[in-house]
Amino acid sequence: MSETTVPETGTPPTMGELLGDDTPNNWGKWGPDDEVGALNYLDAAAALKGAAEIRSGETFTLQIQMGYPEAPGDPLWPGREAAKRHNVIDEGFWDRGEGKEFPGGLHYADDVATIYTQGSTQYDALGHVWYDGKIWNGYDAKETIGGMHKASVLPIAEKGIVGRGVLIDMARHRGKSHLDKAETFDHTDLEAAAAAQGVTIEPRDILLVRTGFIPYWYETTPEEFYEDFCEPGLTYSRELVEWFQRMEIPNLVTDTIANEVTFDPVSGCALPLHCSLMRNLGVTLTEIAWLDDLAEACAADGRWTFMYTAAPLKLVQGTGAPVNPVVIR
Ligand code: UVW
Repeated sequence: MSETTVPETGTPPTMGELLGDDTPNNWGKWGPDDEVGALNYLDAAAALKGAAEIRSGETFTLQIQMGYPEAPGDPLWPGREAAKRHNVIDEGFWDRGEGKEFPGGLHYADDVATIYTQGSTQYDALGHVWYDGKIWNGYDAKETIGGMHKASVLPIAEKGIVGRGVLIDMARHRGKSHLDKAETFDHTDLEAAAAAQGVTIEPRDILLVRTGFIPYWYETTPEEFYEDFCEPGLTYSRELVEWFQRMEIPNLVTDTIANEVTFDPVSGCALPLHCSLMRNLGVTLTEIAWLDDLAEACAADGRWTFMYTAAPLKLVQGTGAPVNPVVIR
């Protein structure tokens, strides 16, 4: 797989220059030891609000299939590798007379997997990205060396994520099966799409945004998918960051690999929302979600809100961890 191709937009500013010293920031809001950021908004009242959205009891799982052995494999950020899983014990051991005998004749299968923790549907740890030597809550970026000693995925996994989710279907809103490469939208587009869907994005909603770009991965070839790689998605502006802060959005979930347009079309910077939303506001990012089945159901009966639940794996010092979120509507 090719490495990310950086577009030629002149010399981009540093992240600090782009965002500015007065960029919205939630460091310290939940104390000096906080590691879950805006997930603090998801309290017992938020869980009950989510549960109150359940009408039909239909459930949807949002993880893509992981470690798919055949072409095209799994959609990945360029440079990452797909999960490798192989059997270390199976019936072949007993066929060859190598299997251990247990009283009663028990046989079993075991396997081992090597995975990029960001290599499937996943939660990013709040310390997963940074600039200027500081991660979420002002912890020193050196806390990432050899393992995330601060702001790892573990506290997120220990807490779990439960609340009211709202799905904004940007692809449907724009009349497309999937957004084009590098196609952008912002908070005003989200609100316009919400209005067209007849739903309101409320404070503390878990925000799910469908672009159709992960489904596009399964429809096209890896060559075409990665050519001039620039995913569609939310695009940086100060107003958008202020909107996320004002709306107290705890968690952004998308069907793209990295939740935002890969390169900011104005500055050329890569992933400025990872920095302004995750590093600075503590908004948790969930990527590579499968949203098509949920979107179909929501479109069919016009209900775009539901109970969203998720808990990534409790990976100690992890920069992120796979997850299979469950939505109940
Ligand atoms: C990067 O941080 C590069 O991407 P992601 O958030 O998808 O893991």
